[in-house]
Amino acid sequence: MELNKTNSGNRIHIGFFGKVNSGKSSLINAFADRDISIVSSKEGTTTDPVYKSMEIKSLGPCLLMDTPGIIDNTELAEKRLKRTEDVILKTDIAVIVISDTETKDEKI
Ligand SMILES: Nc1nc2c(ncn2[C@@H]2O[C@H](COP(=O)(O)OP(=O)(O)O)[C@@H](O)[C@H]2O)c(=O)[nH]1
Ligand SMILES: [Mg+2]
Repeated sequence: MELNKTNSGNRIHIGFFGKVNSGKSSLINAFADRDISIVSSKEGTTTDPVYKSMEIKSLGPCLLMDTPGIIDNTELAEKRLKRTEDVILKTDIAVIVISDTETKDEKI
């Protein structure tokens, strides 16, 4: 089976979670070494989950999943939270992104 033809259901699902503006999209872009997801200082820029298939040498076929953010003060907060919860259900490996300047709300 060719790796780039692997169905997304058979890939290891890696989700990036954390507060809005914690750097989730920046980290996923750095990890994948390309602009998968829009980075902005404006809260709530990632409105829908962003998916990117890639092969990680030691893991094989993976699906990177960027999320809107767990805590969100923007208008569509509830809908975004629901989308993020949907991604959690698909996640095999969760990457929790925490900004070093804002740790008081994080429950580890
Ligand atoms: N100082 C600093 N700023 C960062 C870092 N990572 C991201 N940012 C900035 O934080 C803001 C939010 O980043 P973004 O990746 O869009 O966060 P997201 O909402 O969690 O996806 C942007 O202005 C980024 O340039 C970091 O490691 N250090
Ligand atoms: Mg984002």
